[in-house]
Amino acid sequence: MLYPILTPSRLLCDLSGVWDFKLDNGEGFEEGWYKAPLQDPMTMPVPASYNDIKEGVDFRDHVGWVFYQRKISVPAFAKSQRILLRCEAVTHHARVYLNGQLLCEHKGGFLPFEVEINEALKDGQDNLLTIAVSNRIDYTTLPVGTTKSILNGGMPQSETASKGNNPNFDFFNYAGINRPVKIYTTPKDYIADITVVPEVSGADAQLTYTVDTVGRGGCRVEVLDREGRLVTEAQGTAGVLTIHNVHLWQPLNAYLYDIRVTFGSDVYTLPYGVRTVRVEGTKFLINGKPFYFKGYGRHEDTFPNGRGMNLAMNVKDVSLMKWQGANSFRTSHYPYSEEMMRLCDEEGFVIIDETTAVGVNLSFGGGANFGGQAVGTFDKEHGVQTQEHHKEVIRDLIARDKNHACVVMWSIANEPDSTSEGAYDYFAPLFALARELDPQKRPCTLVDVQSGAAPKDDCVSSLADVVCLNRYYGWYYGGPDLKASERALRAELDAWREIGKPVVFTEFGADTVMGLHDTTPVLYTEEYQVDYYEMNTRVFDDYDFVIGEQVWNFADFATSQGLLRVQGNKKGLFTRDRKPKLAAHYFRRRWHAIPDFDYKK
Ligand code: GCB
Repeated sequence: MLYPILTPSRLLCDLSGVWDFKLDNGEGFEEGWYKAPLQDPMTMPVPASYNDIKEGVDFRDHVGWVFYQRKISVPAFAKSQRILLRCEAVTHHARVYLNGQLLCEHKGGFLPFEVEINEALKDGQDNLLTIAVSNRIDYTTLPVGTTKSILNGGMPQSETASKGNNPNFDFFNYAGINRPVKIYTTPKDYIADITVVPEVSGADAQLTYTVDTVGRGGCRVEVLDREGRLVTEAQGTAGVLTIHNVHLWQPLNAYLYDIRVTFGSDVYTLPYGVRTVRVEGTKFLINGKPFYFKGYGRHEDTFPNGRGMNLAMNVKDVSLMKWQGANSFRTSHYPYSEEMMRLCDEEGFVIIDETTAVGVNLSFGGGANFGGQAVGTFDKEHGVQTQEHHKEVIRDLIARDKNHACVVMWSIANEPDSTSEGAYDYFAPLFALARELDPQKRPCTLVDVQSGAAPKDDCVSSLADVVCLNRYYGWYYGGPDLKASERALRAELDAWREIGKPVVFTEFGADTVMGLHDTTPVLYTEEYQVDYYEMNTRVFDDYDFVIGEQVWNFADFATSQGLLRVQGNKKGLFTRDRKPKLAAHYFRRRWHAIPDFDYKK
């Protein structure tokens, strides 16, 4: 799926701004709120999550539908073109209406969808655009919602619990129109998609490309360097382009070519980095050299935007990450904005790209039950019913991100119940699908929950190309006894060695309240966070097959309320407003001393 841009043949209009807004009173659809201007609307910025924009717990924790509305009109000269309305992310469920007519419905809150609006647009007048959004999550959605809270031992904790809308995950269930809504045009005969796969041999690169088109026209593909000079070109909708003396895209040293495609009168330019990715033994090779992941699990989480796209913070975060000597992050726990992915291509940041599959684990919060009987996560009748939707998410994620140089691995899920009955049967087809769909055949992983199970009993060990471990030795497990925690961590790694795959720690961390200090490093102090990280990284350094460390988390972030959450999750190296804790300086020293390549000989 192509990101909408302005080109010599395509118009683009961003509908960001302040829209009308109203929480559903339970009868919004029956009363036809989408057919006429909303009565007594509030103001609401788009893009942004709505939750923190107005005051009061009832507003923030509203469960169900909300309505966004604005007027749009399109210049008459554009009517000869295809006119599309594109939503980059509406969280979690959207119904889009134009002049009261339902144009489309979309499930899933973190990936784009679009619809052609030519037929529904009225000539010469304003058109009423309404987007109804629901934040409901349950056993059929990704992320997964439950009837209990994972943060307070599984007790239903509030009215929202009785409505079955508790997140089965540890981040606030921000909702709304979280990313831009745009209108763009294409000619009637148009470029629908572009796929490019790189291969590098010696100083040269071969780019195998396919252009999906609709209608008739000749197709030309040109590759331009950063100075805009033509490097190579080809004719036809499929072929191979050869670049001599290729300038590779390298971690933290990005180089992007422009691939300009012309089909009939349509033109589209794709920024493109040439690099290769491969797993060999226990090494992760980028451009043929063993890479060491230094970085973070993150969240798209700022105040008051919630999960709403925040361009300034995206650019600031990349700057902070570079200041720290990091080279990578995981898009925990959902696909990030297309703007962030393009930024990472541009900045040379290495990304583990994750689906929305978080909470596929009913053993959290004391475990799920049905009529007093414990329920297995993958129980056919009472367990999660997400597999088909999970396939859709994988399809849409790969369709969106397949050409990004920054994406080096797909994460199929975060912390699913990978050791329970049915896990292998649930995940094997998903891995097969991702491997089939990804034209670049990147490695795939499952991010593994700390369960105490032996590696061989965990389907991660058979399915994943790289084993990604979330481990909390010295926090949830063994904290504050760092000596015992260290022994346990070493014992676990000794067992993973037998599996013979590369291991990346994708989460490890300790909650730390900025400003809490002590001479004795007790839990929650900045000193304990440093001691915790020193212990963990000392262990990682002793194992050659550990090929990366991504701390949990880059910054403090909002969660549901719970006794272990002090106005949110405080495991950040930075506070939510991006001030460094002591541990941020610790990692700055450590990571600047660790090379991006060949760290473990
Ligand atoms: C995890 C989850 C992450 C949580 C984290 C924590 O294992 O993957 O979403 O926020 O633990 O801090 O408990």
